[in-house]
Amino acid sequence: MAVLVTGSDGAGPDLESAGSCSVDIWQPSGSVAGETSNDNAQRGARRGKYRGVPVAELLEDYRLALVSRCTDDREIILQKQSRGFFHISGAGHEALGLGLARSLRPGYDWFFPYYRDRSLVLALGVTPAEMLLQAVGAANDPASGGRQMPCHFGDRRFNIVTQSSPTGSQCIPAVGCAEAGRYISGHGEKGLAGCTAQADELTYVSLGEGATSQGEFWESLNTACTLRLPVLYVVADNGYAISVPVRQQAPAPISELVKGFAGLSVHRIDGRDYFEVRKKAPAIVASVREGLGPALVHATVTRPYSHSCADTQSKYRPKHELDDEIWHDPISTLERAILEAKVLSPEELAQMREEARSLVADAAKVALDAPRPDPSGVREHLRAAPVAAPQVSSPVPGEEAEHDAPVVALGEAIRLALHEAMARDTRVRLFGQDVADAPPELIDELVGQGGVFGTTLGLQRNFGHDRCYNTPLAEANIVGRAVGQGIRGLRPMPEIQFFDYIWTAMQQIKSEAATVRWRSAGEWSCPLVLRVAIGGYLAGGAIWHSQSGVSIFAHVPGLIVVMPSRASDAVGLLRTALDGEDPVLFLEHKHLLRQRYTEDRFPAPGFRVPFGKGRIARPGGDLTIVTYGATVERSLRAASRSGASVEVIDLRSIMPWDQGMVAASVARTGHLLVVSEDNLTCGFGAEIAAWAGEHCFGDLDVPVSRIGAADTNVAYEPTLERATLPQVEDIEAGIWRLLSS
Ligand SMILES: Cc1ncc(C[n+]2csc(CCOP(=O)(O)OP(=O)(O)O)c2C)c(N)n1
Ligand SMILES: [Mg+2]
Repeated sequence: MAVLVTGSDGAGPDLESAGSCSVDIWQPSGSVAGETSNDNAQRGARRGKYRGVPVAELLEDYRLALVSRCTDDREIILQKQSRGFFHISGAGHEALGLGLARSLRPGYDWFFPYYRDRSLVLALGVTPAEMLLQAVGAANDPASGGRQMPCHFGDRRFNIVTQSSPTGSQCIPAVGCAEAGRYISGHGEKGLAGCTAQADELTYVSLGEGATSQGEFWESLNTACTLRLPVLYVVADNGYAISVPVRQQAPAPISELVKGFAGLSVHRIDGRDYFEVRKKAPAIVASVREGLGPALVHATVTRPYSHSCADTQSKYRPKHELDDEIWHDPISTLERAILEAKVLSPEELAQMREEARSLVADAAKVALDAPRPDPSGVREHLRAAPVAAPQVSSPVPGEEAEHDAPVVALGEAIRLALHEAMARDTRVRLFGQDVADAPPELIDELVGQGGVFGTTLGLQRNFGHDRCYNTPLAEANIVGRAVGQGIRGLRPMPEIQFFDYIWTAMQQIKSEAATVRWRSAGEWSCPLVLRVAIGGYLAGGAIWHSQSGVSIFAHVPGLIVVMPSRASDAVGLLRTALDGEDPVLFLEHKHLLRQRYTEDRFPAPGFRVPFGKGRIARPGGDLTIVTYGATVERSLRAASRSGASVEVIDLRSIMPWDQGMVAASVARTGHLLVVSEDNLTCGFGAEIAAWAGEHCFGDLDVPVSRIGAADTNVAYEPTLERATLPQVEDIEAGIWRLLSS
């Protein structure tokens, strides 16, 4: 029978077996093993097909399966030698990946692989050397520049999208990618700047049976089916999510659980059997390509090695189960078939294994000789390098406006800026809950919704349903689809209706959007502008319509965070965000949307507000207030009432923020009061105060002081809300406390 040489705990080969590929030759009883390569039957078999598969392809895929397994084995050895730092294998999944790859098109279709997709990725064109460069963390690891764990694939040449680690989070960006492909190819010959797509492309996304428990998987299926998108889901079911068996994971196999999804074609296959995958994959892939809707392949695979190098599966899997997997190992199964078909002799099989081993050994030498990353570059690729010197806005809001431009408050300024953005760039698409006007067939009869705050009113009417559309009530779905579209070069503008409900999208914001550029060492980018209504001072908003929490997002490397407090700044920041190549969190304070004091003349087209540039909202010489959002106007009122010479800085941009402006002001005033609507403890004001304490100490006459919300939740009853959020009198008292100390 077939014998896998693994460590005694099933964790992979021992160091002693470093010289051989871990798949041992299968020695069947009977005569086949004894036959020679000159055997006539064998020569005949090599020319034709075996079980419907051209023998040349069979042999090439067998070779790749061996290369895949040998690469796993080599990574395990490197890790045990402390020359690699992690290992997770594709062992047991080889036949599935190779069989599917025969129906897929690298550089044409789009790929969101799982970490067990080594064989698929090899078949798409990535080399073992490139994989091992990642395993050792080399500077020239093409997938991540030494930033990501092994088997976190990414290769622009083949449309293999940079991979993150959260299980399941790839599913929604994959749907966004498919959505983008349809939109881009719909623009035909004219095309869209920087975007390419094929009319019959598909998006491949794979995951384990464990990862199907994630909500993001289900949210993605919802949209893939509703829009009948060309998405091929592959669930590689090896029976375990680390140590959790599938029976503890879900009430039924995934192919049964998804049966209620209208429009999803579901297929159960034995992914251990290369020939079965080859037989079934072409029709499944063709149906997705033809636009018949998404398909889900539920494939049985094995996991001969432990989950990863940090796991010992013999601790939680019975021996008989592991033995059974050895028998069903996809490579052993393939070898039995090859011998049965007399395509190769046992000696030739052995020779192929040796060739695979030696090829991977050479690749390992390349990887080990490669230079390591320069530690000084660890902050590179968090954001795009600025393409041009940022244009500095006028210090007087609205000064650059044309004279006949309307005078508008913050909300209307945003609405007009959105119309302008969509008119200027067809890559801009806006979507979220309630953002559209009305169902397309009724739009001529109705006024239209245009968002619960009216900020997107008229966008669907003016630019069409494929530019401004409603999404399911699912925040991760909204942001994740934007991630997939941004990756394809579009300029998505997802909207989160209330900041209070942003949390289910946090994974897509923090782990996906914000890391795409960094984790791919600048190979991929994710431009998107995430508009979010935020903040309190509403009277009646209560806890879930009044939240702040800017500091949580300012803490996310790679994310730009802005919050304008007046109309011209909103327009200037929105334009800058759309000019850029990075994810931007654009916070629209609900209380400010219709306030007269936010009004400006709508700025002329060239007006931009650069990121990281504050605005002196009120000059003064005795004390500096640094603030943003709804507390700007409250600080201005407090400053007037105090009678003191108070300078008020409106940061506008929270990450990055204008440290230079704050330092220069403090150098003049010697007093700093930081005011913000965030809770006091760990609010963004704490960051400003800490920075000023460190960098402006010599200029400060007294310690920095902070005013923030009362470290509780905003309650419904108005006097309770007042007691929670900073009020004008609190700020005025804060001014005098500082000036008199
Ligand atoms: C969101 C998230 N939670 C936990 C983990 C840690 N983790 C990594 S792989 C894994 C198990 C995944 O199981 P499955 O999807 O069945 O894939 P398999 O490893 O079996 O191929 C877990 C829990 C993670 N990466 N992401
Ligand atoms: Mg699994």
